[in-house]
Amino acid sequence: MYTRNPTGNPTSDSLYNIFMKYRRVYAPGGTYFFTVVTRNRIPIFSDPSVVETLRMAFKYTLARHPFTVVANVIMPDHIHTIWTLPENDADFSTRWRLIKSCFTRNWTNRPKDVPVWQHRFWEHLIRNEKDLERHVEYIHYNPVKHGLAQSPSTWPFSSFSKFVSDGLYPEGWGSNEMIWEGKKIME
Ligand code: NI
Repeated sequence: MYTRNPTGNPTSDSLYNIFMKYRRVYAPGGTYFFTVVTRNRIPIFSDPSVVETLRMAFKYTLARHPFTVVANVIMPDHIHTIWTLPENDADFSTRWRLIKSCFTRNWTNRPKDVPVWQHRFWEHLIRNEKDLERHVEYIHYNPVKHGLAQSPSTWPFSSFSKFVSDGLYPEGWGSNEMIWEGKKIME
């Protein structure tokens, strides 16, 4: 069961914005949800400076192989993110390889010879705008789901605050009740 807004009905304005946003970013055949997990689930991203290194790895990769990051959340031992790839480009594997290697190279306090990433990652092709909206909400609610935040707004490492400042969510969105009880999306 899925409730779209636990803090009350969104205004028609914000509904309109959300709709337009998803229209804008959704590319059929080119929008993906990913889950990437650290090796042995070591919570390397508990350290904000390590999160910063990851951000740099994203920037590095974006500059070479552009794509749109629709939404993301960085949890201590995994990442969920949604990307829209350029038209006629489905090569997310190269992008992940770059992100992972750039991150590993630049992580200065990395324990020697310890693998950082799980090799495999979970990927899901977003089927339509509704599917996109569900996965975006899954991402923003994730820190609450994992018991690490009282509300999405108190987790610093996600695109939630950007969505709030863009007027796509009210600030208290997701703070009251479970909004995701639907199908399991792995973690
Ligand atoms: Ni998760």
